[in-house]
Amino acid sequence: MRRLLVTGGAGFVGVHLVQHAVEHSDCQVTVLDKLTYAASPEALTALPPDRMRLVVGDVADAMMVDGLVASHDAVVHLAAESHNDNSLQDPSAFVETNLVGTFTLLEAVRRHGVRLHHVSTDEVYGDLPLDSPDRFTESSPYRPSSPYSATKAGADHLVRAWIRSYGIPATISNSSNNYGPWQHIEKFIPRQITNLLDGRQPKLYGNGQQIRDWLHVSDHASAIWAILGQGRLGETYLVGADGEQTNLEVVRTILAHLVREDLDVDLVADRVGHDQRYAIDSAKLRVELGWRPLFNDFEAGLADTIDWYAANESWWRPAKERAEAEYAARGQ
Ligand code: NAD
Ligand code: TDX
Repeated sequence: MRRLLVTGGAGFVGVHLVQHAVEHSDCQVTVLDKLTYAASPEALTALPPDRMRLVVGDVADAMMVDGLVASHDAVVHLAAESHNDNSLQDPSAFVETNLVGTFTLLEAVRRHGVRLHHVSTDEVYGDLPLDSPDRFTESSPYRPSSPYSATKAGADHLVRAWIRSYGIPATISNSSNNYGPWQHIEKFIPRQITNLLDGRQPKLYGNGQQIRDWLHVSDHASAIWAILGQGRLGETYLVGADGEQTNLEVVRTILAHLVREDLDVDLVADRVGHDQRYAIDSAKLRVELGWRPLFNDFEAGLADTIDWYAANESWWRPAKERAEAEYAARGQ
């Protein structure tokens, strides 16, 4: 593979995947990204210009996507609207990008026979009870809860239908929650870190007992790379690192790292339809492809992430007041 197209390559997961691709191969990467509020093109500027170029555009723009797909050997599809809370406020951009955008890309892939890897989320499977040992597997039924997860589920179904009906050479991965550098401060972990750095209280939805299965973003990137290179065509792989934590536990770990155990947490309005627990069984990816996460110690990965946000205030500061004002307007 010489020429790789990455949609959404200026987003949180995208910048780590592009960096991984440049470091682990000699391919040339084209990033197609609309540069929405969630993009961080500055995270790509350190890459050599002969290895990475940025094309600003919409994955739902059929003409542009057709031309780009035709001139590449493989595509990793990450472009999406990605925040559940935003999808509850206004789902329209989610339908447009996550569904119409994926459809647009699939049609170009079908015309040109190009290898596709579609990046999705464990949220397509809905949620698990807090008090059960169950975990999601590749055969769990689809049961999405929010407009965001419903559009991701719909996109997965489109990819599977294009595999079966048209024989496109594609794979799918469904990952658990990622954390690490360059994640937008609207998301849970960066929001709490930057609140504390700002002297605000951490904000927990409801009672803070919901569980997420945390995966370091660089481990997500290595998993996508392994599946793109060695995954069996037509297959789906779940990605996770056995990192289950309640939201309250995560906040307590951040407080401890910042030596702020004294500070209270603020219990705020719950998310409507809030998924209670996600948990991933990634045995297929580990056994078939030999993938292993490098960040097995969540507290150490979180400590690195906190230090990164403390050192990169100039990146997140411009977005902070507006994000907090939007949360405050919703009682969160
Ligand atoms: P993000 O919101 O940080 O980045 C999304 C990127 O897509 C941004 O750079 C944005 O500008 C771009 N984009 C949005 N609409 C576009 C459009 N119409 N055309 C072209 N580009 C567009 O999201 P992320 O966290 O990096 O997630 C990337 C992908 O990984 C998504 O598909 C998401 O569903 C999936 N995923 C993320 C996580 C996670 O925890 N972050 C977990 C599982 C799956
Ligand atoms: O301020 C907050 N307080 C809080 O308690 C925020 C922003 C969130 N939460 C809770 C809601 C969830 O239980 O924290 C948990 C994580 O919330 P998010 O960061 O919004 O992530 P989640 O909704 O779990 O979805 C994430 O993981 C799967 C990503 O945003 C998705 O893009 C990915 O598909």
